[in-house]
Amino acid sequence: SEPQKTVFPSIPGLFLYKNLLTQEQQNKLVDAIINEGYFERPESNQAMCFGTLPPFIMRVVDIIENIPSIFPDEIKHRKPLFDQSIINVYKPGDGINSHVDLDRFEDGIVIISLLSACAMKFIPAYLINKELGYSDTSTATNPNEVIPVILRPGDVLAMSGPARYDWAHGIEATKIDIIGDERIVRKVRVSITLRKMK
Ligand code: AKG
Repeated sequence: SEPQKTVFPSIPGLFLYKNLLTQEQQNKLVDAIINEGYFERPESNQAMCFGTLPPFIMRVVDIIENIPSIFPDEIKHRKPLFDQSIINVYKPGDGINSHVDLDRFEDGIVIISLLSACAMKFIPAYLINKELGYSDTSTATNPNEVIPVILRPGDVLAMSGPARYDWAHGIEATKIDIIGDERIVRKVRVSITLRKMK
């Protein structure tokens, strides 16, 4: 069945499934990530898996695969749906520069958020500084060009088509996000990004 989703009229292909994962499913994921020992060293903040993904991630892939309209059919029916995962850990104040995911990845990307909320900002890809290879949202002169998407624990964000290729996404390096009248004080956040290599 199709869970509730939030769409973004200016960003076709961007779908936010709020609270898709139950608290128990989130806890199990976090426990598994800790038990894998990926982040035992305090300085490590990223873990990658290629090929066959670990069972704790495949349990979430099963849920995602069963969302009828998450991706266009040609993406949804590919096998496997994903063969790469990146787990990122963000301390309060950490961010990620705005970027369009590399071309070596197929269309159809998913980001799972755990433990803390944050604002992910989408800006049109043409605003990315080509020389530096990255940009922050200050490059956007027109406020309509920055689309904030609040990601909360248990949320799943899907990107395909224009959302994946024509818009860049990033997370500001700040301890507090202010989005309209909402103020998000960041805690430690974990994300799982799922993609398929070309
Ligand atoms: C990436 O790894 O390319 C991301 O954009 C991760 C975003 C996130 O951690 O929510």
